[in-house]
Amino acid sequence: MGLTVYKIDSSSPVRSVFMTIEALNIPDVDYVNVNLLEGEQHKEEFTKLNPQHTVPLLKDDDFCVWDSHAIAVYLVTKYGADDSLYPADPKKRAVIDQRLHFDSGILFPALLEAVLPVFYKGEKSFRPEHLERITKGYEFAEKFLASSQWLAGDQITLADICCVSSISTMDEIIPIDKDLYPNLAGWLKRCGEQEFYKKGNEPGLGQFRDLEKLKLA
Ligand SMILES: N[C@@H](CCC(=O)N[C@@H](CS)C(=O)NCC(=O)O)C(=O)O
Repeated sequence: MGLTVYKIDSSSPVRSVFMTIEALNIPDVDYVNVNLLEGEQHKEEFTKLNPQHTVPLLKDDDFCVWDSHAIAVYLVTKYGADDSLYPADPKKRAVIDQRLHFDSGILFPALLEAVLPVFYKGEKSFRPEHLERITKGYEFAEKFLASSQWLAGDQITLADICCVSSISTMDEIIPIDKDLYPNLAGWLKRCGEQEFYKKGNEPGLGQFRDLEKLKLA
């Protein structure tokens, strides 16, 4: 019993959960691989837990929650030593929530749309219209970072953790040009210096990179 994360390491939302676990120093988490390329998420034993058949899925004893953003908030609220990653202050929290919805509604769908034809349909290049949506995501994020070091103010929050999993993956598709997006490039570098990023994002991002190379070859 305890915490179990159902996952595939190359998935960006899964990496948001890994990073949250690292940032909170939560010990003793069990991990279960779900091989999406083999369609394992559609097996009954998994859809009984998550009818939406997505990873990440978190099981906390008998309680199940899915969607990386919901999981990250749950982990901070239940297991955080304090609320610094998701402050209770209404205005601070509203900005973080906006960024989480930005990831959920803009960044991740743009990433998924770009990746699916290459990873699952044998296409050998990313489609220009999909690349445009990634660039649009960069433009928005660049503006969010115009007056602060982190995406929701002066301290690292779940906004950074959840958006960096998508943006670091997008960076593997369209490298972020630091002349065009200086704020974003600086932020990505700062994120890369964090322990939670090194442990929670880098290994799976490396797997994404290898898979991308293989699929585009
Ligand atoms: N908004 C969700 C997205 C989850 C998602 O779409 N995960 C993908 C992997 S990156 C998945 O499990 N796809 C399998 C499927 O939809 O069948 C989150 O943040 O957790």
